Amino acid sequence: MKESQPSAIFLKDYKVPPFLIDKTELTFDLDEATTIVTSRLHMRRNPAFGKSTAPLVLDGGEDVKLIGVAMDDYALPPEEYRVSENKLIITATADEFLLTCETLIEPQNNTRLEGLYRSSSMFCTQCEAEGFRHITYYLDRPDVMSVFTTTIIADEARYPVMLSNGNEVERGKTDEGKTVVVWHDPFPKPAYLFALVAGDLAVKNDVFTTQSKRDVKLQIFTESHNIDKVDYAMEALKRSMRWDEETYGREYDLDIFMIVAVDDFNMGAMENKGLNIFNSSCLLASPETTTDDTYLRVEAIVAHEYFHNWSGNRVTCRDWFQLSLKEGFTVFRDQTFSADMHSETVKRVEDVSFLKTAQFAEDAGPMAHPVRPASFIEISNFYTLTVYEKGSEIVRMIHTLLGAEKFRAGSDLYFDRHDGQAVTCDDFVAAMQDASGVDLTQFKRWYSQAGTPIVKVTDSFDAATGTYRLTMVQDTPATPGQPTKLPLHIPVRVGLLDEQGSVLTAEVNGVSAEDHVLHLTSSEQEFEFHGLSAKPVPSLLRGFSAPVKLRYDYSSTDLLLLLSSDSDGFNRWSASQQLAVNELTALINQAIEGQELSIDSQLVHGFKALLNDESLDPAMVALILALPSQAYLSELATPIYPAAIKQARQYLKALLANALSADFERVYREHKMDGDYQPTAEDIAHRSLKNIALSYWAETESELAQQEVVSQFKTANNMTDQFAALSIAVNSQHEKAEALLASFYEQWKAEPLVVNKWLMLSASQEQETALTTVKGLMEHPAFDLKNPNKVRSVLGGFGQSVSGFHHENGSGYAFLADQIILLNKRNPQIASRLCTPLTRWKKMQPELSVKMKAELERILAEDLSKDVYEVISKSLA
Ligand code: 0A1
Ligand code: ZN
Repeated sequence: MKESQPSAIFLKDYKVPPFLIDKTELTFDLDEATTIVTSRLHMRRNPAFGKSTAPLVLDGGEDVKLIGVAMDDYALPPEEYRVSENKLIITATADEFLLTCETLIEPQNNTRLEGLYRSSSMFCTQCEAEGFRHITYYLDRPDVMSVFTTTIIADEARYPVMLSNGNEVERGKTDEGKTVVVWHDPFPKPAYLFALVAGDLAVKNDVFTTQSKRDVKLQIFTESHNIDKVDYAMEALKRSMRWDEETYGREYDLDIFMIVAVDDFNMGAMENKGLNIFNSSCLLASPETTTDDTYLRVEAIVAHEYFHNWSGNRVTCRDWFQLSLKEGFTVFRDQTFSADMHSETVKRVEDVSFLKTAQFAEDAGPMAHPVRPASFIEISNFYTLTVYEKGSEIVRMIHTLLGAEKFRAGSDLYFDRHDGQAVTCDDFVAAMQDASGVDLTQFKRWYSQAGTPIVKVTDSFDAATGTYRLTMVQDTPATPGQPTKLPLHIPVRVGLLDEQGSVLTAEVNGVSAEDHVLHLTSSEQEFEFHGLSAKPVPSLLRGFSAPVKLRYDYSSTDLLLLLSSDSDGFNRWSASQQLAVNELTALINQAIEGQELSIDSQLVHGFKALLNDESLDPAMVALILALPSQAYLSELATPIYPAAIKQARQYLKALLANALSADFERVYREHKMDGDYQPTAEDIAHRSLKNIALSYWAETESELAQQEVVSQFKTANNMTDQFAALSIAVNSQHEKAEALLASFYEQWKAEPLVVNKWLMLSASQEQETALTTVKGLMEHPAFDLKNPNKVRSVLGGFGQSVSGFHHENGSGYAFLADQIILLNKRNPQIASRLCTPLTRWKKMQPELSVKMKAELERILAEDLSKDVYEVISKSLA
């Protein structure tokens, strides 16, 4: 452990910057080993800061070597500046001046993948959140917005493509014959949106004509062997541009929009102004190599990054505590876009399922934080599901409270009022409130209060008056640093069904409707529905109208009724999940007690009806048939018994498979498709139902089913079907599983993104020797510790193997801890993210909990990066 540990910074300490940078001129003399960066910063004291003689303090990184610094072309002697704790401090400055700084960086030794680094044969950058300081000294904070001009000097033979933000304004040669390219971005931006790319890249060109009839040049760059896989992303980009015009009235502002795919990237993608940089796994797509899920992900991420041009770039964040201002809003925008492109209900189910599994777990763990955190040690640790996904739920609730029209008026006002500014979540809510007249004062608590609220609902019916009463009690559990909570403004959308499943019209506060949004604002509140002749079955929290845990004592009969009849498609899924959770919980308890598992499953009846109802969307049927995941059941459990959960899921799946074997076989055959692969909602729906039907059928003893798995693997004309067959073989412990895995690798070893899927599936296998397998994979020629995708595949896959990761001797935890220690300094962001499964130690069954804790303590004893230190120390607190 270090002598002194990193300290936290607090939102309450925010001050406007003492200096501003009106113009930033950068010159990069590019070289793999040593790149020289010259910056010319046109600076002045910030009038908003008030009269001050405060020194100029610029942010840098330990990997930036200062060569020289000059003020208004006067080279400063060493006594007039100092470098301390990665800051460049200049004591005496005029009110306005030109600061010139020369620094040396080493792109090829940059393994953190922040700042300027090498990926394959190219140079690229990643500057969010605080990566720019690894390039040169700067006021690296989002409220310092500057107009950038970037000069790139490089050997054209090796780097024919040289890109930065904005427009290319000049191209020439140096005396030594190197090529010089100058880019100018007219829109002021914070340094986190700066980007530079250089490489020998292929390009796909296109044009988008905006609603005001301007032609925008679109370019996607990749290494030449991948250029045949960008057509889908290009079409998705054009759909996003059109959608943002139609839905939000937002038009693109520059004359060129570029996307570049890079192999080594810590995150999914980055919205740099006019020059988005993508992890190639989130951009490239072809039927043979890409599954349906990934197609949808590519479309969503292309849209997300594009939408940031307004929600993030034109209007940016004042400070990093406001991260959800851009991320929550942009996730909401990309979710709505995907819903509009495909099926709204399917998209909602997928998003909510993810939120309830992963964000709820985060909100219940040691890293729980508000959507607008009050403090942090390392901002990279706060690119979380809470900031992104719960942040999006907050924007969605505002949409519910205002209605579509007023929400649009609010967003128009927000963009108009704050164009070119760096603002706060409060500014966003103020615009929504001002444009709509809806009071959001209490609602704002969602931004500052962590934890998932629990809403308990009870009901009663008064036959004499035909009044149905719902009583709701809300309570948010304590989270680190927040022992007590205030009541939130929770919109609860409710409908009512009669015993036959018909929708009922009822009157609430004088309004007669089939569907009501109730405003739960107190700790306890009662709502009355009038005009009913019998006690209805309530359909609560329709569309998941708020990110809460709903508790209502539904009987199995109620749940079967909702599953078969609710007019809200989302709640049909929700009912099936609740039914499955109830049955699985009973089975898990039997497993923990060491009893033989047995259950009279009601799901059999629900599933039977679904499998025989041809009027349903096959995608919804597939989602309903998917049993709650190991991860979701772990989130619900205290304590977590991983092996018992696994055993219960396997048991129920086999029970359903055997009871409905003929139905699964028939549905499998009915939804098989001939013809070319298309990533359309309709085709994806058929494939998803066919493949889940096969996964059940393969759980039976049927010889035919086993043959069908192998046959689908061999004959599939697309990756979705081939990989589904492979996964089924592996997960059902098919006798040919090993052989199919080997043949898959042989077939695809030249396609790194497919190999990553193979790595993940191989690492996730349930077998006593899982640890040996994963160690072998890390020695495999396909593995590369420098590549975050490969690390995520292998270690993420291993985390899913109950018999491997949660082995009772603790060897799985020790192995993960070893990898965290290995990556701690090389790539702190990746190392920190790998810690997540260990941070859940307090919720684990006692024998495993102590072993996890011991590994966390072992990690804490190391000399840690800020990133890892924050997560580990908070987990042990
Ligand atoms: N802003 C990007 C994702 C991103 C987040 C953090 C990063 O480094 C800490 C890098 C990229 C997005 O939302 O797509
Ligand atoms: Zn984003």
